[in-house]
Amino acid sequence: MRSLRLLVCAFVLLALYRVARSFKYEHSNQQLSHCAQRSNRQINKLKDTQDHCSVTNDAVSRLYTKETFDSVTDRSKHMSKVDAGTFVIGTDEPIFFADGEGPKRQVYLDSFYIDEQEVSNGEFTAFVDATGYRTEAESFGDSFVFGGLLKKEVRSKVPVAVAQAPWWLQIKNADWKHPEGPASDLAHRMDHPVVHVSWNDAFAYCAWLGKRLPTEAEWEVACRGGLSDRLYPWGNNLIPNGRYRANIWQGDFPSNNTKEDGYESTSPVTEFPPNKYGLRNMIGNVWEWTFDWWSVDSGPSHGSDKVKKGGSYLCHKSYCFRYRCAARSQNTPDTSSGNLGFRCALSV
Ligand SMILES: [Ca+2]
Ligand SMILES: [Ca+2]
Repeated sequence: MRSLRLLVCAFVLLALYRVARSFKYEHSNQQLSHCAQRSNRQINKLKDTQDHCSVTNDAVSRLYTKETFDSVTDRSKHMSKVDAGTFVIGTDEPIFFADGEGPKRQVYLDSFYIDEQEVSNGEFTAFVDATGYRTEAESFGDSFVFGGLLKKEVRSKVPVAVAQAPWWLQIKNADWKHPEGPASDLAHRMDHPVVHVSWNDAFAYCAWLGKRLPTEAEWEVACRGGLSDRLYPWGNNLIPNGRYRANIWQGDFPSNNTKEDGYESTSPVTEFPPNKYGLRNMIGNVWEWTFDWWSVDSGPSHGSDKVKKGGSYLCHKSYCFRYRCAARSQNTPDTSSGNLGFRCALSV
């Protein structure tokens, strides 16, 4: 009887802890959302220094799940620092007008750090090993996989879930450890970007390290690498000197991937040259979650979708010319797929 009472007590405490924790997440989310709102799309011209928004580490510091944290200096290892300043984001020559790529506008950003590389499977494994974290795809029991990566016999048995994009298949038990479903694993892919992680999963990972997701404006400024009004992180020529600088799709989408850049699916996060800020794969390889809610005109403090940036190994100019710094797209925060990952940011 006594052990039963103890068990009930433990369940009650666990439930209370989860309620308190979800409140903390929501509260901190609201704080950062407000900040993202102001620092992203609502400042068309600079007024005064009061008008810019600071994203501090304080909001996420309450979410830390590690016992102790290194100093910001130590935490910023393998991150690049972008010094505070006024930057131009967006474009006056949008490819996808409806996405809200324009207009070109000025933003002021405080100094921030951003990961040099996309978060890898190895890094996400360390997080899961330390915390027992369970991703949303694992809880839902499925995730979206590009059909071309599946064997024909598997592909033919799965009904099409998205009529407008029949190449996306909802595969049972596909998750970050099983990128193409239960028969797949991470062998030889520990240095590839983690995929099948939702925005909520990405947020939790960054918070665990005392970091946060970059705002869309921070991400785009980082992507541009100090260059002004260029399509890609290195300039306007997609293949300078005939050498690929990003992992996208060559050939005819979705039937024929000629892999001229060397990769059919994800590539190691260390692959391809960095931009002038020392950042790799800002475009291509995997889409990257940003902190912001999606909107095409003003930055809302709430919404249904989160902004993702950079395009992926599935992007081809014929249908998804979104491997550009100004390009953007969106998904609900619980979405996961085999071409969507993230990197973290940190306030200075
Ligand atoms: Ca490729
Ligand atoms: Ca990327």
